[in-house]
Amino acid sequence: MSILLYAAPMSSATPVVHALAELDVPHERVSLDLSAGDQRRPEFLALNPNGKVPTLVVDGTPMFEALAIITWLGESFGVARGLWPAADAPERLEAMSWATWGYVTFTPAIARLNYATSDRVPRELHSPAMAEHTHRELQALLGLVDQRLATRRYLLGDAFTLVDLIVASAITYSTFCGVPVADHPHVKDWLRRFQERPTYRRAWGVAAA
Ligand SMILES: N[C@@H](CCC(=O)N[C@@H](CS)C(=O)NCC(=O)O)C(=O)O
Repeated sequence: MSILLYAAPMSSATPVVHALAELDVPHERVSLDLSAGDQRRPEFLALNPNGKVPTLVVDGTPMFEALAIITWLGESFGVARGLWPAADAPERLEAMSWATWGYVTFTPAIARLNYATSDRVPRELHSPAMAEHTHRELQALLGLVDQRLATRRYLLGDAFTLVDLIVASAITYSTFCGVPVADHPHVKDWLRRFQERPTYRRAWGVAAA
């Protein structure tokens, strides 16, 4: 099988780079320069009409959306490696819920916060009221993760899986956007363990301590 990943440093492709490293799946990687507009070249748009990374090409067939890509990687390579639940395990249902929650519920709340506050967004779109509302919303969502981690070491049980990778990547990004985890001790401890993984450090470009 040939697997080719189009990525860019510190982008939505980073969790996919990290997942491929955890799974130890042989692949090739092409790094796009987003500031130079590589993602808008016709040959790339033919693979992903959105013009975004990550884009994965499997035996010539392109895939886009990080959630779809990591789910496919989990199903294809993760079950044998203990990083994704088997199709008939009850944890598979939980995996689908929490992975989707990470991308569809938590990550859009970070985007709303960025729209309300970020220097990279035009000031006329900023909204202190929206920022305050979204900060409260994100703290409530972190509370749900904290509650889950109060009774298990990782989101699905005793072992790290790609579901932890998905949700912890989103929460790591939210901390960069100014969302504190200090009030959520279980999240704080789990996030520290996630960020200590050598694969995390390599994928996110963090120098070893
Ligand atoms: N929902 C997409 C988001 C992908 C995305 O927004 N990628 C950004 C980098 S973080 C990108 O490629 N931007 C290039 C552009 O918009 O021109 C996913 O999760 O895969």
